[in-house]
Amino acid sequence: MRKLFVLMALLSLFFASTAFAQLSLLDEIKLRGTLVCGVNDKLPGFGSVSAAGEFEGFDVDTCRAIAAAVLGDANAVEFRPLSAQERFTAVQTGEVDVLIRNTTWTSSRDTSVGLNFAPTTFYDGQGFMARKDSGISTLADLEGRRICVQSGTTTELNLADVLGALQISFTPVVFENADQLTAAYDEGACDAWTTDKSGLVSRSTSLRDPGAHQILAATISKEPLGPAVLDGDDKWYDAVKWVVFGLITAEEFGINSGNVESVAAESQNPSVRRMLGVEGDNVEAIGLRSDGILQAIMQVGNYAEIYNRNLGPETQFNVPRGLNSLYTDGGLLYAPPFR
Ligand SMILES: N[C@@H](CCC(=O)N[C@@H](CS)C(=O)NCC(=O)O)C(=O)O
Repeated sequence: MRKLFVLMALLSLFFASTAFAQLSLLDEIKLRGTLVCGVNDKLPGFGSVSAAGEFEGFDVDTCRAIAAAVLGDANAVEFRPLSAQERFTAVQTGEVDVLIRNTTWTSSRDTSVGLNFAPTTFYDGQGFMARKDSGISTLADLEGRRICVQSGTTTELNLADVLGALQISFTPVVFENADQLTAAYDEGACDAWTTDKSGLVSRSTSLRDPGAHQILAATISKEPLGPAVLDGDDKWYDAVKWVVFGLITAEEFGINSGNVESVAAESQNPSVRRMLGVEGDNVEAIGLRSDGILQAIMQVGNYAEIYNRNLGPETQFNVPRGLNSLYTDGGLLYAPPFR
């Protein structure tokens, strides 16, 4: 009797787990035919809307690469602009399939908030901006000053932690929205403004006279930014993770949107052939189309192409690659093998 009970319990666990596995977002997205991606619409270079009404930016292109790899179409994306406050609820409730919105990977977001973070796509750190004529050039100069900061961010927490530990007293001026914050700073409502350094570069373009401001040399935190999905759906998590690895690997092997098709046809390198879906079933086993990584590279580009298009020397931002270089160039980008 007891044995029978155990057997039945095991069987129901088995069926429950297979039923659960079938509910992966990956399958749902394939059935739906579009990817719903939570993005920023106020961060030029990362996520914003062009004059023609198109979403564009580094994070936006990562969404497009995932859509190309899963659905074969980089345009099969529905973009949902989310504020810092809204973004985690949007993942928790299933409003978005993936969040790619300059979001820092932290332990609490990875655990209690219920997210899973794909590999970091942009290694950043928190900095400060102040007017060149403000007399502020070091953290110590912030003593007694008013600092603009956005709520619902790691920025707000780091500011209190780091300046508190340095015993620098300051007045936080808190905003929920980046547009209001930048306007207030521009009008002199704060002596300095703090966020991710990439955010400072991006948002400074909307200041009346960007040349009158400077970013302080100090970096007060680590801000690894990358895609996040809901915890507990490994299949979907793996798919997102390996698209990012594919973009990085493509740069490493010199495979880009212009040559990916000829590389797929001609390369004798087994690991390149596996990644591009010409040999083995590695990419299908991830749950992507067999040519999914090839499609992502062909339609959106490798990591360097995506970086340069949105943040590189030809753009108004010209953000040096720095930590976001390949490991072979002294950076932190390192993808495990497709094998
Ligand atoms: N990386 C930080 C900060 C993210 C963040 O929301 N930054 C602000 C300032 S650059 C932003 O993107 N604001 C845009 C908005 O409010 O729509 C985090 O994950 O908490």
